[in-house]
Amino acid sequence: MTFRIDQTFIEQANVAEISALDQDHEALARQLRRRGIALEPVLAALAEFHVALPSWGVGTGGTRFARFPMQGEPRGIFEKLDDCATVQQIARATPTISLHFPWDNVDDPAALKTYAHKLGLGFDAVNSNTFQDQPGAAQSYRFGSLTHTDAAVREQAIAHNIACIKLGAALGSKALTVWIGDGSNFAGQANLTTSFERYLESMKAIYAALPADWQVFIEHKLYEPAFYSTVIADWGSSLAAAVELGPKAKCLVDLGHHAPTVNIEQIVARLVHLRKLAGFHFNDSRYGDDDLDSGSVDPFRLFLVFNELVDAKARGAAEFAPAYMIDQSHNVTDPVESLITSAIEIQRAYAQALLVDRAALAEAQTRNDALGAHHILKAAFNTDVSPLLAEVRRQAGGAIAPLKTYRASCYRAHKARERPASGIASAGIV
Ligand code: PSV
Ligand code: MN
Repeated sequence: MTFRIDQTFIEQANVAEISALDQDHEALARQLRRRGIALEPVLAALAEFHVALPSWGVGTGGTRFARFPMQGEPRGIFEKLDDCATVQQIARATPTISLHFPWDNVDDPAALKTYAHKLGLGFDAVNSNTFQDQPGAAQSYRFGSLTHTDAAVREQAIAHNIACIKLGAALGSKALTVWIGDGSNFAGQANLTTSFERYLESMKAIYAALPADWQVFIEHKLYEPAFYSTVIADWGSSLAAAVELGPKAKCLVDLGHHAPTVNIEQIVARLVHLRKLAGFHFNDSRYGDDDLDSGSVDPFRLFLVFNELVDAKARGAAEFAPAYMIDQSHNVTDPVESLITSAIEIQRAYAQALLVDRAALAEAQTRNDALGAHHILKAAFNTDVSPLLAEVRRQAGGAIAPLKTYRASCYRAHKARERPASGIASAGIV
């Protein structure tokens, strides 16, 4: 028998929290009324906000040095779905899951789809993987995939992406995310121009295989695994490719894929303006692509990204429908706890951005009141929106006190019994 948290367990746990929540919520509502902010639209927008879970995020992550698996890890895609359903049950902000092929071995998409629907889950964008060799593959990606100098390798990588589209279509996904590790480790190793041209040629073949209602998300990353040059290193390369490919191609922003001081929110603003923002992979970072939990290092930056998104929506920006996904590596935590916390932190940044007094901000900007404008942003960022988030969760059937409730359920201990460890501690990357 698969252990699931009983819904009545969450409701009972909420009983102990409700009176404090009511008081805090009322106090915040009073404060917001005083500031001229209507609560209902904010609550409605938060209730609609969803962020997809990465299937690979429910397993313990690792680095190229080691991986320290925890007890009760999911052993296959069905168990990954179980864990994602638990995250959703507690936090109520993550009703979809993003698969990664062939990390997710899906033999029977129809059976998986039925299982997901039973759990109340749907499928978000699917991710291809041409940054690792697979057992039995005819060609190696050691020197690249979609941009490889050898046409046979490029063809294998194209065929894999097309297979991902087919699998995704059977599951109900509507987008393919393509991230490649292609690049070079030595100056002179690769021709910087022709490798990009080969990328475009390969991507055109993938683009041609997209169903009518599908999109392809191009994900850039400045370095790793290639350390001298990366073919799609930045949003400029990503944009150039998306423009050349056509309207179904857009640029995906992974927050960890930029140099440490890059102004990501400005990149977001540019992509919105150009109608090419695909969406996000959320995580936090301190040094590089650290894949730390969203909002754990720099919640202000996350808020500034959402500030651009709320601004874009308020302005009625054209073709603006970003896809939100978490892409993190949980190396030292219970991944379910990290995903619950991260989903809420992402929602928090959105809630804070919804509280920005946009008319006052525009006026301060027009008057060139630098500090006044900054204070307006900070007033929103400094608002403790926790009661709003808890109220939205409660109304959707989630936990008022998410971490406490999840821990009290002993979910992980149950899974540790149900899913005996394989004893294989492999090196891991995410
Ligand atoms: C690459 O670092 C990346 O951000 C891409 O999205 C990959 O698909 C994912 O991480 C794998 O963990
Ligand atoms: Mn990513």
